[in-house]
Amino acid sequence: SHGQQPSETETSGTTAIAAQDNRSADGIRLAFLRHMRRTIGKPVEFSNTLDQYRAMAHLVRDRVMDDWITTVESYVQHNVRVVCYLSAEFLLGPHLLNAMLNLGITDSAEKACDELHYSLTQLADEEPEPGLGNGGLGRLAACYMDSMTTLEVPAVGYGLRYEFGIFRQEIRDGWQVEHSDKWLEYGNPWEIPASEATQHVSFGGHTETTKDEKTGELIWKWVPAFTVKGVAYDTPIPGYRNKQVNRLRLWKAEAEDSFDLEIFNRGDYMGAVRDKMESETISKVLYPPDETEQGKRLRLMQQYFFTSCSLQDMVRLHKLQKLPIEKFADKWSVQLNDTHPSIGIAELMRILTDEEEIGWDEAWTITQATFGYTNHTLLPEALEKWPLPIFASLLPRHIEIIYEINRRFLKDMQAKFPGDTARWARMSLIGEDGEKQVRMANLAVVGSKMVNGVAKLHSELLKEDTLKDFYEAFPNRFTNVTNGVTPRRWLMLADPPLTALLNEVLGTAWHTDLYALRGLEDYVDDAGFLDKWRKRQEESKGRLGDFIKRSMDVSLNPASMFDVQVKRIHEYKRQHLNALHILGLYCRIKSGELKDLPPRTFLFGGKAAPSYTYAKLMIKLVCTVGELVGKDPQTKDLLRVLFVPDYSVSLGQRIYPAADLSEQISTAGKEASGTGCMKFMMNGAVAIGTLDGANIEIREEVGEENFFLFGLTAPQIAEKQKAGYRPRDFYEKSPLLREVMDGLRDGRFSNGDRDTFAPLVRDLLEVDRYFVMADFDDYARAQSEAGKIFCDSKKWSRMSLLNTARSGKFSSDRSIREYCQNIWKINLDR
Ligand code: F58
Repeated sequence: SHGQQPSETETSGTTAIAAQDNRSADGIRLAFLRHMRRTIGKPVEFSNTLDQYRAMAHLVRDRVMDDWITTVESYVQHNVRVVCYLSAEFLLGPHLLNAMLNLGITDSAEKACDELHYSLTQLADEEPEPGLGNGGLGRLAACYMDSMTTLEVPAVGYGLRYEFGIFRQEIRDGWQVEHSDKWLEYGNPWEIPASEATQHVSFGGHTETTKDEKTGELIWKWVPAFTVKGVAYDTPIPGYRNKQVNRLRLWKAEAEDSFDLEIFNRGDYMGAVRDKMESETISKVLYPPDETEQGKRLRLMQQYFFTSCSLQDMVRLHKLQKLPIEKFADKWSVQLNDTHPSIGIAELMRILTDEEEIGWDEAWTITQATFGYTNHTLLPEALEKWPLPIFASLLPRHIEIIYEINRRFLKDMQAKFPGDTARWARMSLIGEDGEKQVRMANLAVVGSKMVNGVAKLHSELLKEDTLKDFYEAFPNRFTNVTNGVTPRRWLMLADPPLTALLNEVLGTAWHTDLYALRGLEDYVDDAGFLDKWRKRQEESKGRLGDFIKRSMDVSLNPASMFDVQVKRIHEYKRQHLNALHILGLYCRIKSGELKDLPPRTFLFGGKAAPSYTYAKLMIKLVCTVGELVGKDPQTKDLLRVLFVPDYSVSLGQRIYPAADLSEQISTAGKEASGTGCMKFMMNGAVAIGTLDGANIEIREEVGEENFFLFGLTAPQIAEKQKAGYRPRDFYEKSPLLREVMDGLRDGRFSNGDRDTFAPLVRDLLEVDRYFVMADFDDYARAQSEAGKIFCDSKKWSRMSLLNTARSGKFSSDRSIREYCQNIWKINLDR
């Protein structure tokens, strides 16, 4: 393939030497000193760690940029088909060490740092994390960028350049407190403004029609109320050791005129900058997945803003390459990461019909051939819908286009399903129950060539349930692509000692072919190797212990089992089930029933949406349990419970390698896929989990004997729901559950406080939407089995090793190959 050959300039004489030197320790040290002088502007002896990080970041960026230029040149030269990954979130995590890893200059950089008497890790810790995402969906986009570049798929990530990312979380007295995330405060060396790409996005106003004098056809015109400028910031995404670099293009909203001199001269000082403020609000802050959905209008503006900028950018580049607009879909394959960018379907129709003057039918063929839609949720209440009045007032032209798409679509459905009016109403792009709404998932399915879920079960449930009507209308449109995560960040960066061990026995093929980890199975009965495996695991736990000692002043016991649940806090993910189980252990230790329990450290991490009161109460519950078992002399050496604040990508990199047990305990049928489970698995943690999302496929790969299964299945849950689920029955049947719930109600675990957890107790006993009560006993059983096996360290190491060995499927490289083959139609063996 074209990317791997070194370019002419690199192979010719002196440039080759310079390029080599670029990556040597000497080259890096010299470049560092140069950037300290010229970019940072300080004598090196006066520099602080932040300055040193910045100088290092700049010199690494320089090396990425050289590869970028050659990649861009080769893309243009070969007129390649380009994937555009549209996502409202990209949760990249820190760049510095990742870029070094992918370029292959980590050792040189370490050596250069040694010579300068700095520590590379300390300097890397200065990097503020670009937290431009909430959780799994945003992180998936980041893993896919890494894999697309590594597999040499020409790709552009398009999204929003939020000035403030996901909030920083502090835990005060057990409660979550949010702080704003000022990640751009000291500048961002990883982005480059691309002034040639600036776009203009319109909002509001009204539409007008005129008749074409010659043809008599109607011509539509949108007369907007105001426009906003979209300024592009590019972040280069380097592939793994292949000299390829793709582009992540994030849009910042600015006022068309940042300062109105005329208003200023009239004496209205504030008025002169008001426009600027209002426009810039659009890319100001990342939205949390809120229960209460305030600020709907601004969120819709964000979505349309970045989607329109991105499509306009594609059209601009298309024309720059002198390609005919009719061939748009041959050049661009646009993947919609959930419905957030699905307004793009109406926007491309608008561009093609109103601006490019292509007829409706042809425009629709092009549009449908361009888009693919990935769904990430089964919860029907989570499918995006916009109140019609908000939508129509912001996007008057788009609502007309959506009505026209809908008119034609419903005509087809009436022909296909004659007389089935209820079905037509369910499928309509406009919901008419109560206030009229625009249904973005329906638009996304109707306007895309392919629709996929993110794990086998999820994709099946989409067809059987959430999108059933659409599946029946377009069965061939539906497919599955099980999620994956990049082993470069989540194995190689997260756990260098494990990486070294794997390299020692397997070589390096697994870096880009994770199935090669199967080679580890040769060692599954090798006592010496298993011992090595266990020691390495203990060292990982020691490193996390050091970090927690430093940051929280708490000491952990590295011999205890590290039992970890890190992910967004949500009822369906059931952190409270985990907490209630720990209370069960507490009760059984207090009653003398449990004596020789292997010591356990329960680690929790994750953020709750600021307005999600219940989730915040779940955090408080975990912290309360932590205090209880940590203070009681009878339990404090056996049970430790820690809520680690401000969970993030970089914290994840510290935590996954240290986990023994991975908690994947969502209610069956609720977690679309989950990706944390894959990071744990690669790093050798064994899972305890339900038959949900990717758990099912993990268990399939690793074997049922290497997975702690519990809980109701998705069909059982559905059945219980239909028959009328009564959580109180489970409470009455289980003595342990009763003791735990009674204790919680009566303040036994909270110094007599009976109020704080009353809403939670009431909900679990009366409603319990997520079947915590029903799964409690079986969870406790599976937990105790895990505890027993952990005491047999050889057996446990065997299970752990097999988890790593059989994690090959969960590389995002495999996912991206499937997208290329089944959705994007990109040939990887060019
Ligand atoms: C997650 N969704 C799924 N949404 O919950 C998870 O099962 C899956 O593995 C992952 O996507 C990747 O496919 C998710 O993270 C969000 O964060 C939304 C962001 C926008 C607001 C609503 C939630």
